[in-house]
This record gives sequence, structure tokens and C-alpha cells, in this order.
Amino acid sequence: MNKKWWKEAVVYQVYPRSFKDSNGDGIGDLRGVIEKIDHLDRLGVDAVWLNPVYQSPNDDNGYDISDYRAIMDDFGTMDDLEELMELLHERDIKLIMDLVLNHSSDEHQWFKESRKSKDNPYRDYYIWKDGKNGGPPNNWKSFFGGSTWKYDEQTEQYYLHLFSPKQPDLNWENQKVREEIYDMINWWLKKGVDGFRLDVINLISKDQSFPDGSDDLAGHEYFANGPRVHEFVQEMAENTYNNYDAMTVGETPFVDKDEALKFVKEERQEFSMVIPFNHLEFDRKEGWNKITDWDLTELKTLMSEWQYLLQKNNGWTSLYFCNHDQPRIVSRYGDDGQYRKESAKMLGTMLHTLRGTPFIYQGEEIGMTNISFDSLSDFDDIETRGYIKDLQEKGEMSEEEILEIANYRTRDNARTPMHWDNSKYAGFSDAEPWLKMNSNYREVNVQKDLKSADSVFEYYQKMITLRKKYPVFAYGKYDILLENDQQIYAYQRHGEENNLLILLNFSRDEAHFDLSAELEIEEAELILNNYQKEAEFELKGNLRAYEARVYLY
Ligand code: TEU
Ligand code: CA
Repeated sequence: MNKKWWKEAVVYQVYPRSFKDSNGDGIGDLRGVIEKIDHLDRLGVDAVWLNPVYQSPNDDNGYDISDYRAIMDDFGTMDDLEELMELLHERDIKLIMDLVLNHSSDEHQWFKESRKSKDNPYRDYYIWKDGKNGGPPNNWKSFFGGSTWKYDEQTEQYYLHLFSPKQPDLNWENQKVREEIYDMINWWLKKGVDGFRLDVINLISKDQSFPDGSDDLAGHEYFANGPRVHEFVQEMAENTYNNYDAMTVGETPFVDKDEALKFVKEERQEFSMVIPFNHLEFDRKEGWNKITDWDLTELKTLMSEWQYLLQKNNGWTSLYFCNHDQPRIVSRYGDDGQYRKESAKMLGTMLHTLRGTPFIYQGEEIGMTNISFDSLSDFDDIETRGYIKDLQEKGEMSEEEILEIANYRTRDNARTPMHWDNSKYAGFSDAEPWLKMNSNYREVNVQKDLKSADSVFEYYQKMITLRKKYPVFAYGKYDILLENDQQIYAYQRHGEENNLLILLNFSRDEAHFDLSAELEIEEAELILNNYQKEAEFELKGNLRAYEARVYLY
């Protein structure tokens, strides 16, 4: 097993728009992140992944970039970014930037040229096609609702946009496009950034015959993990980040585990790790607007298969529950009422004790919960608005039903402003924030956590310290226990010097376990427990509601 800094790191994701506003316009910004570096340092994280801060008309909160080498006015200036990077580096915290390479903004100079005429030198930077039978070139469906094709009157052709119409897809078949992209990546590497998270990077190669997709796959069988995706990624890696000691995280929706392995097998030199989705999509199998039942054994199977496959094949993974696209995990797999703190800690324990690199999303370290908006007009997220529109047009659900599912699914759940203290606007800003606050900020905030002994924050600090102290957390071999148990997720990690035994109760009921026949461990130290009255070492006993125990032996 090769040692790497990014295998031992804990990453903290900052969504700058909602982290801290420094100049009173209600929008978080880079100087706000600078103000809060102490928080990151206190928590003990090793790297910060910053969501896109590039110049953008902000149709999809910065994932629509109009200039890859400039900073969005809302966020500040290039000087601010450089200062942030220096200050992070002074504290030994790395900076990971978000790279959005599948598409640009329609306001990018390249697209403005491209749409002018069919023989413009930039025409082939994007994907243009004639319509078919008076409609779009095929039936692919956009991630944000509607068709993936938009008709442009100027040249009477359609262009492809897998996301919003303001996010035209770049044409990776065109070598010039690839070279421009590599230049830009190298420009950032030379500036000193330590790595990248690569947005929907497995969508860059499309089947060039652009066939109709099947109804339930909406075309993704032809644009996800396409024919040349690994060739493109390897070419990019070779020409850019592989010449540095960089960390790369590929975001890869619609990958099965065998495909994902190709991206992360160390010898293939594509990415350090990917962002898998399986463990967060199994309540969504019947679509966005229908909640599918799931059980713990299914989650355990998914996690285990991925863990075993990676350790057998020399691959690595990110470990995450929350990000700017996902509802808050404590409201989803935990309990955001009575057991908010216990379940937030238990879920955090799972992320920090599996084999991989843990990612903490802002607010997760204090157990922030989902919001509940009163009205459909409160939603800001372009994805949610797209689905709401589709559902309203279909007319099969009432407004209340739509509101309920939108509150459950919306990406806004993650994007409400960070809770720093109990003042008006939670110390996020002096002015009304760009998105509504979660109303529970007086109960759930950083200031409060810093003052109380059994806070979620303190527990996170402790986990991170332990992870640094014992290499078995990062490198140990994974082995599942009690595979069929419906309440408990239990596993061991085997390292060179130590071993870990992890027991997690995913339910609000007491859970009985008996490992005495399976394991022979004489003595072990309880190094982590989310209850104040700590448990003893035992191979047979009961776990309290959402209890998490980590034993070292
Ligand atoms: O997300 C890609 C992606 O797969 C999402 O559409 C995700 O499945 C969905 O939001 C879950 O509800 C990335 C970014 O993380 C996201 O913020 C962007 O909107 C998107 O790409 C387009 O750049
Ligand atoms: Ca601001």
C-alpha cells in the first residue's frame, strides 16, 4: 500500500456562498472564508475543497463558468483567493479547487463565438446538431428537467446541455478544446493549488452517433462513462496534475463499482479517488419524486462491496454523506429530533472509520439539519425548480405533495447559511442572507458547540485527532461483521500495529450484539463513544440508540 498525503487527510468542503459573508451583502465570500480559517484549524482538517468561485453568471451557483481564470464578483478577487491559499498553507491546510470541465457557461467567450456561425473557429468547441422531425436531435433528458437540447435561431441548430441551457457541453472530441483545458489546469497548478475535484467528469465522452436513450435511463447510457472517457482522463492527467503531488477527486454519477475502479486503480493514474453515489441514491431508485424504502443491510452491502473491491485492487475512495447537492444526512439516515447529536456523531464515526478519505461538508461538524420551506417559491436550487415545474405540468400531485418531496430532496437543504452563533442571521451575515436560514440556528451553532463538552464539534475534533494518531484508520484492511443484522453496522479494520472494532447502531432502539463466537479479543480500549456514560469493552451486549463505539486493540 503506497502512502500518500491525501490518503491520510480529512477534507472539509466549503460552499463559499453560504459559509461567511464579510461585507454585508448577504452572500458568503472569500474574505469570509479567510475570517474563519481558525475554525478549520481548530477542527483539525488537512484540506479544503472550495466549490467553484470562478466568474459566472450564476445560473447553477457557479457551476456555469464564464471565465476559468477569474473570480466571481460576489466572492471577491484573485488577490483574495491567493491570500486564502497562503493562509491555509501557513497552517498546513491544502487547497482543492473545483473544476467544471464538462460544460461552460453560455456566456463564456468560447460559446459566444461558437453560436455566431457554423464556420466560426469556435463552432466545434461545443456540440451542435440539426433537429430531427421538427424536434431535438434525440430524446436525452436534462438533469434539471426537459430536453438536453436547445434550439438556437441564429444558426438553426441545437446545442447539447446535459444540465441547464446556460451550461452548454464542451466538445471533448475536439483536441483544441482539450488543450485549452489542460493549459488552464496547469495555470492553476502553477499558482500553487494542491488538487482538484472534477465535476461530472465521467460525462465528457458522448457516443458520437447520439442515439435515442431508453425511457428510464434518459440517455445516460450514451453520455455517462462514454467510449473515450478513460482515454481523455489519462491524457488530461498526464499533461497536467500527474506532474504534481496533487489530489484529484472525480465526481462520477452513474458509475457501477467496476467502472469506478478503472478511475481509481492506482496503476492507471487517472484520479486519486472518485465520489461514489450508490450509498446516497437508494432512496431514489424510483425517481426524484418518489421515496423508495431502504434498509441498513442494503447500505452495508453497498459499502462492503466497494471497500473489498478497492482494497483488493489497490484503489482508493472518498467517504462522504453530505455535500452541496445532498440533503443533510442526520435528517436522512439519522434522527434530527431527539437523537440529533447522537446520530450525527454515529454517522460521522462511520465516515472516519472506513477505508478512504473522509469529506466533511460545512455544518456537518455541528450536526446541521434539513430545512423546511413553507412555499414552493422559497426554493432557489435550479434542480428543484426544474422538478417542481415538471411535476406541476404533469398535474398528478397536489401542491402540498410537491412541497413535501421538494423539502425532502432539495439541494437547498445543504445550502442554507452556516450557523456560527445565535445572533440574527446566525453570525453568517449582517444582512438578510441570499437563501433563507434554517430556523433552528439558536439550537444548532458553532458557538454553542464550542461551549459544551459533549458537542458534535468536539466529537469530530476527537475523531480527526485519532485518525492522525493511528494509521490503521486510513490504511487498515476492512472486514465486515454481523452482515445480516438489521440495526447494527459492525466491522473491523486490521492494521500493521493496531486493529479497530467498530459498532454502529443505526436505529433508535436498543440493539443487541453478540460477537463472542466470532472474535477472540482479550482486551481492547474504547477510544471513541458518543455517549457520556461510556461503555466497557464487551463482545456481547447492547448498543443504545444510535450508539457508536470504536475499540482499539
Ligand atoms: O453535480 C452532478 C450531479 O450528478 C447532480 O446533478 C446530482 O446528481 C444531483 O444534484 C443530486 O440531486 C454536479 C455539481 O455537484 C452540481 O452542483 C452541479 O449542479 C452539476 O454538477 C452541474 O455542474
Ligand atoms: Ca459578501
